[in-house]
Amino acid sequence: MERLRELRDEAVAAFESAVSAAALESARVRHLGRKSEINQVSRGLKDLAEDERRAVGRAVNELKNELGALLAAAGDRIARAGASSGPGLDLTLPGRRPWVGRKHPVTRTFERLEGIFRTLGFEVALGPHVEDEFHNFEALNMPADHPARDMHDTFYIEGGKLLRTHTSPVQIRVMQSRPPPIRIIAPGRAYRNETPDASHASEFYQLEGLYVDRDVRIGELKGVLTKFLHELYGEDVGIRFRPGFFPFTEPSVEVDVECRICEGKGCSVCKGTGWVELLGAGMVDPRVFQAVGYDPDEVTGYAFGLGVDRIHMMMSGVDDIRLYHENDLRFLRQV
Ligand code: FA5
Repeated sequence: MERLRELRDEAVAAFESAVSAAALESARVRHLGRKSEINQVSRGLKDLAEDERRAVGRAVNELKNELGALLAAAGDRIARAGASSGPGLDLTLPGRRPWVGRKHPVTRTFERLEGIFRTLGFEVALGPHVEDEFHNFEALNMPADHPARDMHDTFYIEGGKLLRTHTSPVQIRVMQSRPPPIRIIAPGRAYRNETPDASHASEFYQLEGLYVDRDVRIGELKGVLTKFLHELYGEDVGIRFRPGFFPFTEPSVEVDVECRICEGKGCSVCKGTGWVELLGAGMVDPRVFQAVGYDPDEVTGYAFGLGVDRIHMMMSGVDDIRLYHENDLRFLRQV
């Protein structure tokens, strides 16, 4: 009888502390199952003397009834707890982290560049991606037979139209639409039928700049671009102005920054040179002013065009431009 009381207390404690259906079931098997000690007592009744058998038999039956009721109550309690926290919800599982959406790295770079140029007094202008030969080439001093057109591997489409190969046609559209002074940047996509590699994509992003007024000098161009690159990469970045050629600027320069991926040592992005070409620039050619109806004796100006994907690559150490255009979330979540 003493042992029965102990078994009762153990079983009651086990049923009351069970927090899941599985835990309750194993408590039931241990305390009331076929191999449980209580059941062994039932089976041993036949070996007892008659008066003992009656007393112990009654006690075991009462105990089994009491524990059966407690077991059912514990089952109800667990079922209610489960229902109030939703079907099949396991509150002990670790949480799943929600991914927070954010802007594409190229969009963020555009916003950063626009911010810098706005503080320097530039306003944003936009133009069409489907262009005509006049705006993309002719007005930029590239007539039909001009060899510079070969450098712009062009996607032609029906009706004599083409996908703009650079953002420079926006310069033309803005100058056609209003008189100087003009101080604009034109952000957007450009398209070239090029074989993609680590630093070339067939769709990429440029940001064009144009400043036209009386007496604009090349020193101002150099000052603005140096200020811009220092804002972006820090004052200690290596910057190189090289003589260049563009039909629509004279003189022309190409501007390189020290490769930030290999710190100038040489890698696949800078093709072992330690420098990456980021932009082209120069003083607007008088023929461009003539094409838009400005008087080249009255006004001068400078223009520049920079590769926005490459700017981000140099800021973040991404070593392949193609990654920006594949929309692979594993990449986009990292940059
Ligand atoms: C031009 O496109 C000129 N319109 C830039 C310009 C504007 C010069 C105004 C003078 C005055 P270029 O072809 O070099 O120039 O391209 C300019 C920049 O765009 C390059 O320095 C590079 O950063 C980027 N770029 C050019 N081609 C690609 C490409 N296939 N993939 C990625 N970036 C490119």
